[in-house]
Amino acid sequence: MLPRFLSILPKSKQEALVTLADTDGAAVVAGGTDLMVRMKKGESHKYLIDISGLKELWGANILDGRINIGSVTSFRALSMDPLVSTLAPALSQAASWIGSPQIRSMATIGGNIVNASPAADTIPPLLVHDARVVLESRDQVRAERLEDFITGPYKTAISSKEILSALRIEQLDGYTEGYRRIAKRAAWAISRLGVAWAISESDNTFTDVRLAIGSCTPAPFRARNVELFLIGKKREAPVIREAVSLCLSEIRRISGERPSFAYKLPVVRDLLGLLLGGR
Ligand SMILES: Cc1cc2nc3c(=O)[nH]c(=O)nc-3n(C[C@@H](O)[C@@H](O)[C@H](O)COP(=O)(O)OP(=O)(O)OC[C@H]3O[C@@H](n4cnc5c(N)ncnc54)[C@H](O)[C@@H]3O)c2cc1C
Repeated sequence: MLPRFLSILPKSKQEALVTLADTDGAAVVAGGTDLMVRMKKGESHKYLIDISGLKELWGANILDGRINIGSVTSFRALSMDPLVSTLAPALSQAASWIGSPQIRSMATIGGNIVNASPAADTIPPLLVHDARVVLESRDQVRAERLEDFITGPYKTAISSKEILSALRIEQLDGYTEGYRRIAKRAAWAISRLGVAWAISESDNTFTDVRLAIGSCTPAPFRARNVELFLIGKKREAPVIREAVSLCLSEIRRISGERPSFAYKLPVVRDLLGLLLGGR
């Protein structure tokens, strides 16, 4: 059973920020798809400030040359947004595969990030796009790199008086990009592995590579050693084999040996081989 709580429905972002600052025992709720599960297991809050209806925090546009995505944009809206599917197809693909139609209608991108699951599907594509999170409290606005914001499994640098209001992601002109995930089933299943990539090349040579991997390490990560190794190299089988081997070593370095690696690492190896080989 859910513990008792009072629901607060602010009419604006400013009202939400002031209420959060002034109310002890209040937490923010958006879609509730993580929070309600936690509250059923015993987490309790006296007040829930429901920000899901705030239009100021909804939708995608271009702001100062970056793609600006409101934090309460649902996965359904994100996967159907023409701006996102054109300029950040990896993110659009990730959003379209999350959970089930019901979950995609409720769950938000901001909640996915603040929850910071190692298996969160939006995080690898956002890392590839060098995402910044915008955090607002009553008294200040600050921006932080997503890579620094997530500090561990289910841990972020958000304070209890802040709202994640938006994500600002880099536009990647001239890249091919995508997201693939492996899960036990196509729907209602948490990713066992998620890989986002963006590659630019010229004359069969990698000019830039961005690679982010989820569900293998305490937090999704950018495989920067692999990226650096590949830049300036030909897209050839021995180069790709070496890059894949570097990636597997990096996963082991971050996570140590895990029982699941008997299954996961061969999947990472084969998937990366295909992606980097351009198939
Ligand atoms: C059946 C099921 C299947 C799922 N499948 C997947 C899947 O395939 N892939 C995947 O990645 N995830 C999956 N999820 C989890 C996914 O639904 C959530 O991570 C979701 O994105 C969280 O968003 P929300 O709006 O529901 O967050 P909520 O549950 O409302 O909030 C989650 C946490 O974030 C905080 N919060 C939320 N929004 C903000 C904000 N803007 N500012 C500050 N704090 C905030 C809340 O206080 C809370 O601590 C699944 C969940 C379920 C129940």
